[in-house]
Amino acid sequence: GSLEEVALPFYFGWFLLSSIQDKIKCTSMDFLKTLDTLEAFKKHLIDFSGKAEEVDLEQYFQPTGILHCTTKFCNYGKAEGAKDYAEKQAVKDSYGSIFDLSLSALFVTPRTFGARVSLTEEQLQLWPADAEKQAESVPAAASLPLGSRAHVTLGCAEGVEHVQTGVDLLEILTLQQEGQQGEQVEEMELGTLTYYGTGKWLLNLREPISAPACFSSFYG
Ligand code: ACK
Repeated sequence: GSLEEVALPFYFGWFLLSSIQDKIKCTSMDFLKTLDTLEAFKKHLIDFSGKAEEVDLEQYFQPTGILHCTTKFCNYGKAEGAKDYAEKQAVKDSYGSIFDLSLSALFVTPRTFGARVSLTEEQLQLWPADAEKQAESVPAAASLPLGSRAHVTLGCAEGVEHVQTGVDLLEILTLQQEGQQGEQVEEMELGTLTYYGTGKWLLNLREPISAPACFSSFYG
């Protein structure tokens, strides 16, 4: 009946607990502040914003609300495979449980700012088999390992939709898979910063951030 039809959420995902949200917001803002001051970043500014003028990265990216890692975007049941996902045994069994997510890298593009999430085998049980394939603008992403798209959106440029963050991550990982080494520009306190061209920056964290998160859903 109609009640069942509206029972599917906007999306399923892991929602970071509030204590770690604050820590990540601090760490990520510090990173943006530092990136902004690097000569290497200034050198590639034109690739980043299309302008040679300086940008204030902390202003450039709009905050995104509650930090989470989307597993399945359901759009209240309108998205392909939403019902099947909601009915998966693993999803039902894990609903409401706390997981430990590993944030392994931060990335910045002219569109988005995000954290890469490296999923464990157990966490991959909750990952949709077609998540990477569904990014149609990055066809090569279909051959990336399952879970490659997993991320936490930390900010989006004005007018950019949140879905873009995962797409940007897939673009960077595709370049890596194609053998592009990128340009290692800086050893930062947090880790190694690499430039992949066209405004794409990736900071591999020396020590991944461990983030407790509740597997649940968002209705909005
Ligand atoms: O930052 P995100 O992962 O990107 O979290 C939000 C969340 O769902 C609510 O908008 C993500 N999202 C939106 N549309 C899609 C889509 N078509 N495929 C995958 N994730 C999506 C968005």
